[in-house]
Amino acid sequence: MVSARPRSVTFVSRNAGKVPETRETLRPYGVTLRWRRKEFIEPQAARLEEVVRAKLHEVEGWAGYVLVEDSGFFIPSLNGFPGVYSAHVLEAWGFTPILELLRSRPREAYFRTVAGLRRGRSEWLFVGEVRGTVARRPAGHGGFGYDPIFLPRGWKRTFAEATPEEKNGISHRARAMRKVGKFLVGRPT
Ligand code: ITT
Repeated sequence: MVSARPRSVTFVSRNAGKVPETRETLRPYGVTLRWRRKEFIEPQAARLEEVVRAKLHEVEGWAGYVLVEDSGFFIPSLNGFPGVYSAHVLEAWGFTPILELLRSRPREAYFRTVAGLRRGRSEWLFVGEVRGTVARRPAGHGGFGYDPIFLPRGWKRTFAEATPEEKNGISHRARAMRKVGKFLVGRPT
């Protein structure tokens, strides 16, 4: 597909579900992903971009290209909730409060990823989104997080019912990571 010189990138996250998706998306760009599992101290921030900047700050001084990302599940009829609180909300309460709140509200939702790449003192951000609706009940066992309740626009199955390749075809994360891949292909060193 894309001819590129091989590059190694360190991907830093506590979330094992993000790793194969990111690895597979970057592979055609000649990128070998090395995962460093790390629990970030995430700030209480209103925007994913702020969280990503804080993560990039935590990996200052690391060697080579270092990649982080922050993602969220946003529901416009709930003023963007759970958004930057997606992980906390799911860990504390599961899907129930969202499904209850949406009984009487529009079900549109989207995932958003902001990927952050650092090398030395330079840093770059890349954004990806996918739009759809919240399913009436969870379905499927693939993926992670909110995948069982997300129906991408035009699909009859949730992300959790899709194959990894199907999810990667259109997902927020893959869209952001393809931008990272293209950027790296264009870099001289
Ligand atoms: P990091 O260490 O990379 O921060 P995390 O799990 O805390 O891992 P985020 O803050 O970026 O990751 O993501 C918040 C939550 O959003 C995550 O725990 C999932 O519940 C949900 N999420 C993110 N990406 C998702 C995806 O592709 N499908 C379903 N849910 C997702």
